[in-house]
Amino acid sequence: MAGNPPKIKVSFSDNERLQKLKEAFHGKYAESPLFYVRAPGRVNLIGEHIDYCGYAVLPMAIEQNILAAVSVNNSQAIQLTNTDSKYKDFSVSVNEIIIDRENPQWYYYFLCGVKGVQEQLNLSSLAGIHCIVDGTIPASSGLSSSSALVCCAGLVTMEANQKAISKVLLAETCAKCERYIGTEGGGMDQSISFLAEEGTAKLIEFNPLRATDVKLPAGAMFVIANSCVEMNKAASSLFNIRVVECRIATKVLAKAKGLKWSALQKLGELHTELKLSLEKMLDLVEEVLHPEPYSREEVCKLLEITTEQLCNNILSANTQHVMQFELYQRAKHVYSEAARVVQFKAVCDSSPDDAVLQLGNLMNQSHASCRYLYECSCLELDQLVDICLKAGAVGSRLTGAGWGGCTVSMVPIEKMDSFLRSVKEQYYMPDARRAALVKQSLFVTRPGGGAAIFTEE
Ligand code: ADP
Ligand code: NG1
Repeated sequence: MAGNPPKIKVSFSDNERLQKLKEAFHGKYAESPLFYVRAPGRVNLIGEHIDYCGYAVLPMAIEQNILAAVSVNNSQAIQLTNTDSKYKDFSVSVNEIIIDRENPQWYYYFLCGVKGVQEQLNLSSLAGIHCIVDGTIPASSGLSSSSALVCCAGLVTMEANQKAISKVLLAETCAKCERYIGTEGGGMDQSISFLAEEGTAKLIEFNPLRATDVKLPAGAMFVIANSCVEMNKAASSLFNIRVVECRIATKVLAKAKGLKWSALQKLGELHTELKLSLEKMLDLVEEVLHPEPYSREEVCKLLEITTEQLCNNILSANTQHVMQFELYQRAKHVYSEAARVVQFKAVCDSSPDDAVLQLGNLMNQSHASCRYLYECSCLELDQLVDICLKAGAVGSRLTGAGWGGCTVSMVPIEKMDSFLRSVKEQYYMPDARRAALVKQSLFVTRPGGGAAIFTEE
């Protein structure tokens, strides 16, 4: 796990995608790329919406990734193009990098990675680059296409400027700089994109960031199914509303326990401060919070602050309009989901005879909690989860931020063929748009490797 991202020599002769990318690069810039960078997307097996509360999560990298071909020059310009024509060409001087969070275009994610690495390395200027980007991760589907793009751009910037940064520091840098786009994520996606290793899922823990191998049971495999509902996080405030609700819940609980609440931001920090078990944190939620939504007035009264203080110090830029906060539901989800991650890892480690069943149950509980307490599911995701369970999955849940995007299901190997057939028939074929997307939307996935730099052999 330790060390810098690998630099690999690759033969292009049996790799059609790389050959095509090299040709496209030549067609666009009339030169050959100097190097290539790849950063994978991920599927989160369990631990949803808890990374930004400070809790461990359990993802694995997927085969789908963002790939970039790059050459370096003295132009002082970053010139970007994309193999998918829906992502328009873009060029900017290295001295004028601005990220417009009101208008989250694809190249701003790239610039997040550039800016993050520039700041991390304290570089007064940057090398100019020609770059072409090619992605295979379905966008806005909970498989972290945005973070893979940010991580790819961070690694491109590091290599183009002939610097070296460790994988852990790159992950932390990219987690921080992706927030320039406005979404206050927790760091799971960037961490697994850099720290993943082929053949193993990872427990990702924060503060300090570390990744531990998790051996998945041999008798089952994981299947991703895309609901075909897209949800662009940066273009909506849903994600940040949840972040803010967790922040307010932290403060209200802390104040009720007589702690200095203003410095506490995360439910996990409160947990550490109180030195209680997760079960006891759940009891505290029951004791202190009520299930009815909290109005702004009630929050202000409880914390003894003014509305201005709430707006300026606690709410984020895109949650200034929010009038009600569901504190009980969000806190209950976070503490129970954090406990499920611990249990999931323990089952994988001890590998009992009924491991698959136990893991499946935890995944199902996780989905129910996302659906009813965190309210980050949607009709199509719930339908798809039901279809997957009826088709033979032992566990099925939404993965990633939710409100659309993908499910991940754990399927016993002997049921795989009938499972795939049945999900295809029931979710995809009855709808022409979904049917057209079924090939890239329903697939078995195995733990893939992390981000890497490579050159042609
Ligand atoms: P995700 O859950 O996939 O991370 P987001 O909504 O956070 O979804 O981010 C999706 C955005 O990432 C897209 O709107 C686009 O701007 C960018 N993106 C994803 N894939 C690509 C790609 N192949 N090329 C360029 N930009 C991409
Ligand atoms: P995706 O699925 O990539 O939108 C988001 C956050 C994660 C995590 C999950 C929910 C970003 C970049 N990613 O992931 O940190 O909070 O939601 O578990 O904000």
